[in-house]
Formats: sequence, C-alpha cells, structure tokens
Amino acid sequence: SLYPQEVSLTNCDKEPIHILGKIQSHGYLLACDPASYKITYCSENIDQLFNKNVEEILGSQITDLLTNLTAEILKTVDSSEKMSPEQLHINGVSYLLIAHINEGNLVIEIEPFENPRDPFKYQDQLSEVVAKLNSVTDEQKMCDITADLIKDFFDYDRVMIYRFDENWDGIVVSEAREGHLESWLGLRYPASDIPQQARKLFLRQGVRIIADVKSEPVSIQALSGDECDNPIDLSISETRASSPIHIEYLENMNVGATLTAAIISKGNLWGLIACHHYSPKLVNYYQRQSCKFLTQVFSSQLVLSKANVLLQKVNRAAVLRSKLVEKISKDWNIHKGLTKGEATMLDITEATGAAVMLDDRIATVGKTPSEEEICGLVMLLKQGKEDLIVTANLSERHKVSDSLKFYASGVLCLFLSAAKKNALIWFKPEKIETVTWAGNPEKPVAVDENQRISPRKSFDKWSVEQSGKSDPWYDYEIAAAKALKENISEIILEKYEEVKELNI
Ligand code: BLA
Repeated sequence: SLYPQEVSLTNCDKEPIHILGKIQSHGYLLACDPASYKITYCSENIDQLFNKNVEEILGSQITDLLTNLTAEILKTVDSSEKMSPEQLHINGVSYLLIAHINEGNLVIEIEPFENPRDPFKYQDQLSEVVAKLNSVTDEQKMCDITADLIKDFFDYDRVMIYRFDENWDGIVVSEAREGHLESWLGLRYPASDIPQQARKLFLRQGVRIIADVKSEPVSIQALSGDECDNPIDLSISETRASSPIHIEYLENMNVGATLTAAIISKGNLWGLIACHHYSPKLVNYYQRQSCKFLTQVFSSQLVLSKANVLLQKVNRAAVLRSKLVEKISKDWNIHKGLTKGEATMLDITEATGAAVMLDDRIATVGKTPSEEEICGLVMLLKQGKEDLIVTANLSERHKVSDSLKFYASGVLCLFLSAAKKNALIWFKPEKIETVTWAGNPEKPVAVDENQRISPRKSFDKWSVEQSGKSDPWYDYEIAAAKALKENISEIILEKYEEVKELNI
C-alpha cells in the first residue's frame, strides 16, 4: 500500500457519520423524550427561531415551545415513519416541521419553506413524468430521460446518473448539464469516494441534500452534558451535516450544493442520481419527496426492463438449444451439428467464437484461435479441479500467447466428463478499453504531515488503458452452456447404447 497502516483507506469506512452531532445551518433541530416531552437535544441556532436560548430550551417541555402543534405531532408520528410535515410561520417566515422517532428520541426538524409550488400543477407534471418513463424500455434511454427530467424539475446545474460496478467503483452513465459545463459522461470514480457506511446510510435515507457546501455546520447541545458522550443518532434526519471529508471533496470540485438520490434495484444500491449546483441551493421537503418518488419509478422500471431483456435472452437460448439437439439427433454428427448450418452453439451465448472437442477431433465456429492453440488451451484448463471454467481475463489465470489473448480473453469451457477429454468451449475477444477516471484512481486520498486523510485535490481526467479483458459472461450464458452440455452428454450416451445394441 502507498499509505502507512494507520491511515489506510479503510479509515474512511470507520467515520461514524450518523452521530457527528451537527446539522446544516439552514435547519433547526429539537429532540425530546416521547413520554415526558422533556427537550433533550437542540441545535445551537435554535434561539433564532424562538426567543429563548439553548440553556432555557434544554430541559423544558416541548409542549410549551410548540403549543399548537405538539399534540398533533405526538399523535401522528409513530416509531418507523416520518410524520407528514406541518407548515409553520414564525416571525413572518414559512417553515416546514418534520418529525420522526429514532432510537428513543422524538426528533423535530424545522427548515425554511421557500417558494412553495402549486401542489396540483405539480401533481400533473409528476403524472406526465411517470407516463414518459413507463414508455421506454431501453436502459440507456431510461437513464437519459431521467437525468433530463430531474434537471427540468429541480434545476441543478448538473444532473448525473451514476452506476456502481461490482467493486463499487462508479461511472457516470448519463448526464444533463448547463451548456457551459464540461461533460463528465463516462468518467469513473473509485469506490473509496463513497465509503461503505455512507452507502449503507444512503440506502436507508433515499434522498438527501447538502444545501450550502460552504456554510458552517451547527452543533447540537445535549441536556445530559457533552453531546459527544451521548450522541444523538441522526441516521434518518433531514438536516444532518455531512462528513467534513465529503465537504472537502465537494469544495475540491467547486460544488456549492448537492442533491443525491439512491437508485435501488432489488434492495441493493444500483447507483445514484447525483445533482451538483455551483451555488447554494435548497430544495424543500416536498420536492425531495417527489425526487424520491421519481427515482423509485425509475428504479422499478429499470428492474422490469432488465428482467424482460433477460427473459428474452433465456427464451431465445432455450429455443436455439432445442434446435441444435433436434439437428444432432437426426444424424448424430455432433461436430457438424454444433458448428455448421443455421443454428450453431455460438448462438446460445453472446460469444464470438466456439469449439467442440470430442473423440480427439475439434470443430470450430466463428472467430477462434487455431485448432492447435485450442488444444493447448484445453491442456492448460484441464489441470485445474473444475469441470466448468469461466473467465473474462484468461491472461490473469495463465500465461498465454498474443493470439489467444486476442481471440480468447474470455473463455467459457465445460468438460463433458471427469476424464476431461471432451469439451465445449466458447470465446470472447479481448476488449481494449481506455478507461478515464476523475483523478488518479491509485491516489484517491492525500495524507498530510499529521497523517490526516483528505480527498484528492485534482479531478483532472486520468486515462488508463485496460487490456486482457473480455466482456463478462452472463449467468444466462453459463446456464445455457450447462444445459447444452447435459443435452450432448445424453446424446452421446444414447449413441453408445445404440451402437452396443447393433453390435449384439
Ligand atoms: C459521501 N461521496 C459521498 C456521497 C457521494 C460521494 C455521492 C453521498 C453524499 C450525500 O449523502 O449527500 C461521491 N459524489 C460522489 C461522486 C460523485 C459525486 C463519486 O457527485 C461523482 C460525480 N470521500 C472521499 C474519501 C473519503 C470520503 C477519500 O473521497 C474517505 C476518506 C468519504 N464520502 C465520504 C464520506 C461520505 C461520503 C464519509 C458520507 C458523507 C455523509 O453522509 O456524512
């Protein structure tokens, strides 16, 4: 590792971001015991709303402070849900009051409620959006439409659809931005930019804003003494201040405000809608809920379309496989049946080349290495324990020739029996790709002389050539190959039985 042990990147995973004891300065926070109504926490700026200071408020009754509302709040808020917000007017200013219960505290947050929109008109627009999203099935189109819609609706300078890969690195797959901004489409960001506890919290919260990156967060005071000794859990709070590391990250990007919404597919974080504004920006609670709703519509549409595409592929592979079996059962020429004519073994996967090795004879279809090289490859693959080999990076497993790397960086190989004389093999070619990261991915953090970790300063494009890798093998391809192997084994067995009978 480039860094000393104590400041390894995993430290970022340890920051307890849900109990940092601060809120963003546009909001106000009060918390009380739900049974006694005694106020146990409040934010230091609370005196701006009520003509009382922190000392007077802590320990007093919430029912004395929010006289009209408290009964309502306490009636409606239950232990899991957030109460629907109440509008408040204090000194001629409109606010929204949002309450929830978490870890034994009734948490009340108050935030400014500026330029409320006509709720009916808004509803109409939302319905239009849902209809629009429902009408597309292509994943990329869906992302593009969603990015445009969110930009239209909430007017951030830049809206990105950000997708996580299997290592939690991320890529900007769609973008809507103001014309003068540089495009970030296709840029990658390392997993450490969003550590795992942040992703986890995020999955729970769904949508979140940072209204003003430059504003100083406001501390929370506790009745019990030092808040740090008995911190309040802000996991589902609306106004929770962000980790200073993330704030520094956004400052390094010159971002002034953000909105982030979780794209969830079957309970997992698929990606984010990441919105950036280059000055402060506060979207109110109702707007955030709309954004959450839109993101949910997008997420479910995404899951549906993925399931449909998969189903179509699975069906197609099954139909082709039965054609193959039918063909082979006619003349029992497995080599020819699998590699010649209209349907071949190539068609049940997305591979570009395939080979069958049977009775010491090879037949190929599509773009493959030479027969000699295929033999050599099978000798290599045979050495392992498995009778199914799946790799999208052959040169990572074996030292291979340039030609093998070129035609067969991706290999899906099934041995037909334990003796490993006979095999079905599919190939995918090497896909040389230039991957562009936002900053050097090897150095996602800087460490100062006090061993303090900070995010990287530069997000300048950093290109890396990626070689030796093919497209991945999808589960449906592996399943189709396995099913074909079963079919072929049965055919061989039948053939053997019949030959035996003829001999008698
Ligand atoms: C949080 N980092 C985040 C979040 C995003 C990113 C979206 C969640 C923000 C939120 O909840 O409001 C990262 N934002 C991005 C990326 C893009 C973007 C990749 O717009 C791309 C366009 N961050 C670092 C390093 C550390 C780190 C090195 O870069 C740790 C040492 C930490 N990021 C970090 C933490 C959080 C975070 C702790 C949680 C912030 C919080 O919710 O308090």
